[in-house]
Amino acid sequence: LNQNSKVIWMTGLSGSGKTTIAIGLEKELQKRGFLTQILDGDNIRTGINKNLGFSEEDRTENIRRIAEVSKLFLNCGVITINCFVSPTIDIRDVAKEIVGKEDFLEVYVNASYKVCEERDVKGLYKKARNGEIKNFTGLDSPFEAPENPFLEIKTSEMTPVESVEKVIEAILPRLIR
Ligand code: GGZ
Repeated sequence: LNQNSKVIWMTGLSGSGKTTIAIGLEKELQKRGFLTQILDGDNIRTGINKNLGFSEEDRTENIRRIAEVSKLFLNCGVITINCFVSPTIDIRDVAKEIVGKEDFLEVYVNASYKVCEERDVKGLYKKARNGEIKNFTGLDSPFEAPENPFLEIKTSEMTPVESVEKVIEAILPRLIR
């Protein structure tokens, strides 16, 4: 196999840009011959994790299962690009422990609550503010920024293309033995 596989674990608020970066990153990695799989709410919370909500307990179980799935991909040489809020240090520690810290590349996709609320691509911030959604990350559910991420991307200070370039630059040396 042409790769030293990894789990690229993106953490950040809803609307911070995780999925946008993941799609660009996947394209760049595939161009270079790597096998990839994006994992995000759209293919995980609708399927394997459809019985889970957004309580602390459910989020932890969500992340635990995702980490186990990522480990299976890792073992067959597929790079997973994971896009999950994964809001607390404890929750990301669970994931890191399962995947193995050598193979776990934590990318903090950093945009402030204010910026994400202004973007409000899915209208969730408005709903959260109106009380239609409970346990919303950053409002009535915590988000703890990573203290020592592999990489931090401030999406309000660069374009999506620049963000992808920065991630590729940091990650490529870790993929090629
Ligand atoms: C946070 C929520 C919530 C609440 C629904 N809090 O922008 P999105 O829509 O696509 O990303 C968010 C996604 C978060 O799911 P995760 O599996 O990433 O969360 S965790 O890692 O904490 O388990 C958002 C949507 O689901 N969403 N309700 N209350 N985000």
